[in-house]
Amino acid sequence: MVSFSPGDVPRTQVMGVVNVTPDSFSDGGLWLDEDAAVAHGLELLAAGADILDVGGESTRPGSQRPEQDEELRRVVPVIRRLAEHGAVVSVDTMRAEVAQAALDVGAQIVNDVSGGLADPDMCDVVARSGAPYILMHWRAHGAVMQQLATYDDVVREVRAELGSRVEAALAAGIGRDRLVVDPGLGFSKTADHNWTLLAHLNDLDDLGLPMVVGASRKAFLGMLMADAQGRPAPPLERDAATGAISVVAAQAGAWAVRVHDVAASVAAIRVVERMRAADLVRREGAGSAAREDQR
Ligand code: PMM
Repeated sequence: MVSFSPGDVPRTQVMGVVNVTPDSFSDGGLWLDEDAAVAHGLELLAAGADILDVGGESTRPGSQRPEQDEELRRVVPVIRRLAEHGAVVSVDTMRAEVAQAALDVGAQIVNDVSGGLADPDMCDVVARSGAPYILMHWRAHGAVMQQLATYDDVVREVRAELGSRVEAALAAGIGRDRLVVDPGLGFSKTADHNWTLLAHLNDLDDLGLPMVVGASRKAFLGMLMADAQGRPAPPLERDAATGAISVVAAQAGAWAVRVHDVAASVAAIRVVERMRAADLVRREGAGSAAREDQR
């Protein structure tokens, strides 16, 4: 039964990534074993994750897709066990049948990096389930996606393409209050495109929908943190930069950040929340002082 509602969250959510894959760029192979994946999910929960995002297909540039049966074999038992522990689980899949199987064993959210483009049945499955649907900006599968990283104006085009996926989801019967969008950092995007999108998160706001930001450990952060010889920082050394982006995302009002290192983003979001509270107190103080003056 799906009970999770995107509109109910009090602050930016932290989605902890559980990749049950042999080949994800960031942590491929680490959690391929079922017990290791479940234990990792529980660690992320203990570190403060609000949602666990469980995926069985690597989407790295150049990657080959696993067969559907293999994807099911990877994610279904892990999702079942994490849901039994009480976790809010999102399934990271582009396949309708995988989404359905995940929902059947307790997943509450569908996270589709293709925004419904990869599988024509996806929107129907999501509509029937009533589950929240994270719909990401995407142009093609990993094997060819970076060939399509061409834009005249990346912000305008991502917003327009996301907008048409939103329309398709609505037309399939998914409630607007179930939809969450994601600019898809790194998917058919160069490092410059990613930075431009991050600098303009507010411009994507006019879709009027909650937004996920997924920057964690991506290649553009490796380039940002390159050493003196220009060698990119390896994925496990990109977490501090990821945490900094969680500050940016939370300040822009993101609904969630999707991260591998949960603790840093929990701290980042607490900082932003605490500053917001302080700002509010000062504004209210200024308001009541002004009222006093008028007496
Ligand atoms: N990135 C990856 C996988 N799934 N889902 C959403 N909604 N947004 C993302 O940016 C995103 C995603 C790729 O990263 P990984 O291989 O480290 O999981």
